[in-house]
Amino acid sequence: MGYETIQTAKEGMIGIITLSRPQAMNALNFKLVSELISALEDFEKDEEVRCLVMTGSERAFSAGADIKEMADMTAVGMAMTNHFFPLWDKVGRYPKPIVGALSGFVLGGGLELAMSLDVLVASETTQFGQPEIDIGVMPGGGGTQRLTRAVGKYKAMEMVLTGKRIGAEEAKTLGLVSRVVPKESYLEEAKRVANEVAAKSPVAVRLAKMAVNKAFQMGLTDGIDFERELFYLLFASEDKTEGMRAFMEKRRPEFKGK
Ligand code: CO8
Repeated sequence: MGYETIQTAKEGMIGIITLSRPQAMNALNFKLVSELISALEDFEKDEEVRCLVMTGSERAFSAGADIKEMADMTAVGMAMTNHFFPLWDKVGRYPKPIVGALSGFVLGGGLELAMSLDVLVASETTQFGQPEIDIGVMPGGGGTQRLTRAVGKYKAMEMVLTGKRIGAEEAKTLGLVSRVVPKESYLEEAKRVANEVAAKSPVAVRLAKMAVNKAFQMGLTDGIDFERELFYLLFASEDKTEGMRAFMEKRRPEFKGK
């Protein structure tokens, strides 16, 4: 254990991972993603753990990839020397079921992380969005593919192109989360669901998860590869530099389409 950016706990048959960078709204920097994968791998080996819960804080599950860490990255750096994405992809291929306990901001890479999980329980306060467009990039962690599959082309397109957020009830109506509960009980409700799953046959659960994901993955890999190339390409644009700088300087960006 001894993690800096997450906390882990075990409660009977469930493993709990809490994202914990409160100063940065649980933004997903390399350290956090590395620690997250390390904790997932430990829980994978632990035969007592049959289901996981992943959560953040009441204020934010996660506000997305760490913009401050990405701001100076180049396209070649992202594509060739950054070890982020090979780690990132492990979440979507994780064999044990993971229940997301969501609250507050679930944005950008935070929403992409949530959509890599298996059952989503949301507090009534949760806000979902893909705001990458506001900083001159686009979703790069699977969002254009998973969100579109979850909510359909037109709502996904609106969210991805405008960066506009949606609330928990709308997310439930769209099928993005399976249940919305009062803010006092989202974590308890997620644990309840996790315990329910943990009580089933681990083999059946594992194969059922694989089967459901198979339906979801048809054509997905090509889509994500395509998305990834465009995401890298955006790191060569001036608008990316401007968008991220403006965020950090707390001013409106001046995009030039270059
Ligand atoms: N990265 C780095 N720092 C962040 C981030 C972030 N994504 N989000 C918030 N923070 C920091 C702020 O800079 C601030 O730090 P400081 O106090 O040092 O200035 C602190 O968290 C608190 O944030 P705010 O003061 O902005 O709090 P507000 O309540 O006013 O606003 C918001 C909260 C709405 C969440 C706002 O912070 C915001 O808009 N954040 C950015 C959201 C965003 O654009 N997310 C997308 C990031 S890009 C992305 O996810 C690409 C994914 C690529 C794939 C990789 C998979 C991981």
